[in-house]
Amino acid sequence: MSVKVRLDQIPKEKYSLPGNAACPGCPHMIGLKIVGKAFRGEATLVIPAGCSSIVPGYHPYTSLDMRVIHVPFASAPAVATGISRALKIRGEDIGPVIVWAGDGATFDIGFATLSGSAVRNEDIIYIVSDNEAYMNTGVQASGSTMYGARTTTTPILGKKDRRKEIDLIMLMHKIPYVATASIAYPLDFYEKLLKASKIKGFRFIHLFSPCPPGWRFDDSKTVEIARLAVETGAWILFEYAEGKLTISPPSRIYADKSKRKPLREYLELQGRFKGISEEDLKIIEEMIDENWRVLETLSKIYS
Ligand SMILES: Cc1ncc(C[n+]2csc(CCOP(=O)(O)OP(=O)(O)O)c2C)c(N)n1
Ligand code: SF4
Repeated sequence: MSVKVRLDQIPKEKYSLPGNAACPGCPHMIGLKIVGKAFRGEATLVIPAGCSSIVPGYHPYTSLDMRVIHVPFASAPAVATGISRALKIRGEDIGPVIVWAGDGATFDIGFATLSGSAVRNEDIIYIVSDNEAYMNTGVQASGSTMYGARTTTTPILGKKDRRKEIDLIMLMHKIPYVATASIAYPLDFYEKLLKASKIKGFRFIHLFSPCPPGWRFDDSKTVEIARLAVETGAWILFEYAEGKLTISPPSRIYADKSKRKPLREYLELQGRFKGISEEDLKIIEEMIDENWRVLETLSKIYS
C-alpha cells in the first residue's frame, strides 16, 4: 500500500498556529504543523513533559488546533492506550491517538511504557520528535544524543557513549509500522503519517528535529541542517511496513557512499561539535557506515 501525495493535495489550513512560545526555528513546531495538516486537525495528541508541553502556550490559550492532553513524563504511551481503548469501546472514530514525545521521554524516561504498549500492539501512533537531548531542562545528553556532541552533561570531551538505536529496538518488538522521517522532508513525513494512519496497531515514527539553541546553530538553518543530515548519510530515511523494509526515496541515493556530502559540512554548522577531534570524526563516520550496512542487510531480510 503506497501513499503518494502531491503538494497541491496538502491542506492550506493550519492546525499549529503562529504566536506560540517556541524559540525561532523550533523543529517541533515544523513537525506539529505537518501532523496537523496530515490529519486535518482530527488527531488526539498525548504530550509528555518536554519543550512540546511549553511551546503551545499557557492555558487557557493554545497554538495547537488539535485535541491535546499534557501528561507526566513516562505515562504518555499508557495514557494514549487508555484513550484509544476507551474510544473503541464507545465506538467513536475521531482520528488517530498520537503520542508526540521528545527523545528523553522516548529513549530513556518513558521507555518502559513505550516498550509495554508496543509489545501489546496498542492501536496508537507514537512520534518521537528527536532533538537529541533534553532541551527543555537545559540540553542534557539523552540516550539519543550523537557520539561526540557537547551538551551540558558532556561539556568538555563531548558524549562518549553510542546512541541507542531506538528504531531497531522498536522493529524487534514486531510492531506493524516503523519509520524514520525528517522535518526537512515534509512530503515524505506527511506520506508516512497517512500510511501509518491506514494501519492498525502500534506505529512508531522517528522524526529528525534539529534544535537551534541546543545544537548551537543559527535559527534560520533548522531545515538546512536537517537536509544535510540526510545528504551526508548521517540520518537515513526508511520505512518498515507490511513486512518489508525499504530505504525511502530521499535517502536511496546516499546508499552509495561516494554520493554523500562530507560529514564535516553537517557537523561544522553546529556549535555542539566545535573542535571535534579527527579521531571522533572517524568514529562517527564508522558508525554511519555501520548503520547503512545494518539497514541494507535488513532490507534484504525484510524484502
Ligand atoms: C519524571 C520527570 N523527570 C524529570 C522531569 C523534568 N523534565 C521536564 S522536561 C524534561 C526534558 C525533556 O526532554 P525531551 O523528552 O528530550 O524533550 P525536549 O524538551 O527535548 O523536546 C525534563 C528532564 C519531569 N518533568 N518529570
Ligand atoms: S529549545 Fe529547541 S526544541 Fe525546545 S522550543 Fe527551543 S527550538 Fe524548540
